[in-house]
Amino acid sequence: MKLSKVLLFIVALTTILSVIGCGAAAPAAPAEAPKEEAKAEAQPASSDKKTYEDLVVGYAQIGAESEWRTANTASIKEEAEKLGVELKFSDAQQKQENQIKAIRSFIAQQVDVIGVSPVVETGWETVFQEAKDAGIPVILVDRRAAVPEDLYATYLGSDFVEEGRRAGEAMDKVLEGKGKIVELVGTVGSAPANDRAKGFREYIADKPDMEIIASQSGDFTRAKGKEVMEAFLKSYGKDINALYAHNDDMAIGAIQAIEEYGLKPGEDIKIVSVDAVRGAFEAMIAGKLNCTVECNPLLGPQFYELALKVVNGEEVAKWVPSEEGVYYPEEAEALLPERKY
Ligand code: GYE
Repeated sequence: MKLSKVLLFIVALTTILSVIGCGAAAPAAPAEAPKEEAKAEAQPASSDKKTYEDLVVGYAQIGAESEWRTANTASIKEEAEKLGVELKFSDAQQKQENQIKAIRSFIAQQVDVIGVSPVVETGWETVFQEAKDAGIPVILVDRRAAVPEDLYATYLGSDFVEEGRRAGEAMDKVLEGKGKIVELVGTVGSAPANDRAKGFREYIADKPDMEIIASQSGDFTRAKGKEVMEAFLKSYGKDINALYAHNDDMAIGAIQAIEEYGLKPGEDIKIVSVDAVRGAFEAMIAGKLNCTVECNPLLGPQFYELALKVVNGEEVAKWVPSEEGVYYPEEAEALLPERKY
């Protein structure tokens, strides 16, 4: 009897509720509502993804030591402007301590991601760890740092060892396998200086008639390149058959020194350098430079693409290499108008 009373009560209640418009659908509504809420919560996770306009980037640049660097800086700045990225840019005037200070200030400002071209390879662990602890990813641009892989998100830049090998091969062609070479090294302890020296030596290792007779740093600048070339000429004079310069700017400085010494650059002293900036094409057209191996400075577009991916937690390769060529005087005139830097 009791059970039938309860059933009767339920039936009556349901009828009343359906009459006042809170019928069968009513109980369903609250049950579905949380689902909607859950969906609504899940949605922002995907629309939470940052866009270029949301991105705040700190960039610790090395300085303005070369034509290459000027083109590189322009690429980083112009692309930020184009994409609407907020860029905090710092020029360290080729000093590691200034780059470290800049990175610390980016951490304090809680930027989304930090880009850095490490002036030298060593000495970055502490500050990169600080960025990691603050949850800010670090992207190495142009130059590598000798740190464990978990301290940076990715490296975007060239294969400097390969550039060195290509320079060795070009020198072999230009010298026809025989000659005494002086070397203008880049910034001491920098990845491109270390690796361009290594690759070149690797290539000439089995060329017994190609010999490096002197090697000194010109710090990647024209002024230093000229100064060191003057010293080489003073010590070795006409014994020098060729110059290998780790960048075009040092080669261009050296060309001046060679001319002032009374020799013909490109003829009396053959010259191979790296970067392939406009100045190198002009020197090739003038017959003063024999080859330039390309190192691409226009890294802006790839950098921000990577930065956005990294910030949004997407997978990126640990090394994203840039594509590069090798150029000789014969093609310089035709290619010069297309050179963007
Ligand atoms: O070759 C040189 C510049 O890191 C690849 O730095 C860069 C080098 C470039 O100053 O010209």
